[in-house]
Amino acid sequence: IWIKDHGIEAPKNSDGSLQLRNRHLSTLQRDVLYHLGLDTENYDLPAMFGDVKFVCIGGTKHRMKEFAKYIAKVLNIPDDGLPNLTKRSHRYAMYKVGPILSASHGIGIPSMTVLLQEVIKLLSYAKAKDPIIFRIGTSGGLNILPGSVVISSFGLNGTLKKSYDIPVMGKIMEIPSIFDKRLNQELLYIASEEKRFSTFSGGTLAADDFYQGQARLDGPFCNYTESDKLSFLSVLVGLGVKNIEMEATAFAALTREAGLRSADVCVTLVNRLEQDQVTPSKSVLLEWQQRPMLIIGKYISKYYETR
Ligand code: R2B
Ligand code: URA
Repeated sequence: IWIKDHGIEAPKNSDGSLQLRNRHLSTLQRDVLYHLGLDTENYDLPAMFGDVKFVCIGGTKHRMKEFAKYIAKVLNIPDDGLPNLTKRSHRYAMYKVGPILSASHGIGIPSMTVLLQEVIKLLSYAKAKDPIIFRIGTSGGLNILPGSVVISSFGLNGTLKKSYDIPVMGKIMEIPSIFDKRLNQELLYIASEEKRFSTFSGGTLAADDFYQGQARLDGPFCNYTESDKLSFLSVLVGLGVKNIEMEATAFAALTREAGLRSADVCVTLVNRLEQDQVTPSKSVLLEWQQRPMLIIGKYISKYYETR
């Protein structure tokens, strides 16, 4: 096991732009950000993305386009038809509204980290100043009313450790998965002004699967009993875990390692102590998915009001 923890003094350039720690990159003629369909030779990344201050990522293309539209309205920025900036790659969708970048990352850690690492390189090449990144997502809640929002204070992996563990050249590399405390508290304060739903700060289990990996009984396979499931969920509750999704550990770990402040804000779609299936109607689900956007939108608009 190889424990990697540079997070504390993650380097930044004096202008606030991200410093990439990989020396090999400087030997590249040009860097191809393959899944974004961009590169450092044919695109003027500082001109295109140098003004980015906030990045927001989330699972679906639809939700991230909705977020781009929403933030354009909040900041009173005319949207330019919102072209998908990654359309040459077809993998993800990315939209830009003024200083806000909104991108989809698909389901699960491997899909999310490919997008996230290329976004980190993009921000560094563009010389974006002190950027902040949010993930707006969905999740299963533990003992809280569906529709409530959770702002993650830490990510827990499938073996209940606070780290993102990834095999690298035959060995597991472990990176701590703790979120920025101050950003978490600022968002929680803003969310507490919202009276239509509750927001909690707590741990998030990042599972590598939606079914058995989240102790569901309704997958095609199930090798445990309902009481095994309930005792596992109560262990999670005892550890301070409030919700279960599929990205928190890697998102916390890689953003912290990059020196990029981050927060994971997820609405809960189901109380997992009561059921496994996600049963609310489509319109309720869409309304709930706006809740993390409301909190992030308010944070971003406050940021610009106070400058
Ligand atoms: C929440 O929802 C998705 C699975 O339905 C996954 O990306 C996650 O973290
Ligand atoms: N996303 C998850 O990963 N789990 C849930 O229960 C709901 C959404």
